[in-house]
Amino acid sequence: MNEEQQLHELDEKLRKLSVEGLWAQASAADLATYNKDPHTSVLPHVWKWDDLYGAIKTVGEMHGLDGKAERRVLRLINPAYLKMENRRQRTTTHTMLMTMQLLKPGEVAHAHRHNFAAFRFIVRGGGAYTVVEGEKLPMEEGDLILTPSMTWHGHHNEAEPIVWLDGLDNPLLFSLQVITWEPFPGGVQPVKKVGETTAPRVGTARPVWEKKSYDRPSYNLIYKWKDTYATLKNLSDGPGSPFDGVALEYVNPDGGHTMPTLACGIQMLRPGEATKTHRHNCSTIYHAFRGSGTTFIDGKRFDWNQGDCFVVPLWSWHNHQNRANDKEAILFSMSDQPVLEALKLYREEPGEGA
Ligand code: 1HN
Repeated sequence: MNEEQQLHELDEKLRKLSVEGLWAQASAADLATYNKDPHTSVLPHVWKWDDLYGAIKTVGEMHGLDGKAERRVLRLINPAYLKMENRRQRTTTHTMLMTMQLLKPGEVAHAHRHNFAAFRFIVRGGGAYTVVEGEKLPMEEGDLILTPSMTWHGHHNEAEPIVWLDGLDNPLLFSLQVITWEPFPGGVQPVKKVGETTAPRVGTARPVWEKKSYDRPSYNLIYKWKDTYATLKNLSDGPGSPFDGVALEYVNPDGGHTMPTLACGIQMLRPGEATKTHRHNCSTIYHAFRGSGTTFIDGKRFDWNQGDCFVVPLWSWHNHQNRANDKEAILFSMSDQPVLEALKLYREEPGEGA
């Protein structure tokens, strides 16, 4: 037996012991993984508004789903993961899922809770409301509503059709194998009486008669567009961030990230503004809430228009440009930066000349 045969035999023997030598089968994927730069399977991609909105409208016309599909939800699947056999792995990035949801007038999405964190960003329509932990939160275009881990939430609509984007960290929790989910007993959670509710009426202020940590969640559950836009405008004559323009993060009351696993952001690119290039090892999913622009990702051009969603994979060089010279562009975004930071793994780098 020559040495190669001996080694082969050893490999076979080890396998029977559920053991493997580090020398065995160095695949192309291994080589890509063990590199001085991080390697991701996430691909950059743009989902066009017309495609998404057209599809969700069709879903709304499917009467076979009436009263059956509790949540009319379209998942945005990264092209890299379209062929994954397990639905749980058909996600937008490896850690995050973005979905588009339609709630028609008269519909109720019954309450449930789960340990994955989620949010809604309202993109079309209004007049509906989400109940989070008994708090009735009105939904209007541009509002951000959080449903942090383990908060009960259900959606109600007695007005016009409404479409929002959901952002979730369940791919991360799936890979940690810790996902839990449960329906609210009886389906609809009681809404607190007007005198008891606070989130929609006081924003980030705390009524002094509340005992901070017991009477309300320690999260700010709703960020109204009117306030968000006013802050963007207030800062729009300053320098902003070289990489992101007038960029804000939705912070929780203690000033930390939006939620422990997800950061939500909103940024204004002023007319004609082009940002400098950088990269970081968190991934970002964007939604072009207003305006049109171009994002260059690793040298490739990705044009976006109002309503489009797109992914910037981790560690890819990127910069943004507002294509209009007379109109602002506004990007909503979600990223997994808090996870990388919590694990002390976060890295970012400016591009050449930045
Ligand atoms: C979910 O619970 C909602 O509560 C929306 O509205 C989208 C996507 C995957 C898993 C759970 C919701 C979801 C979801």
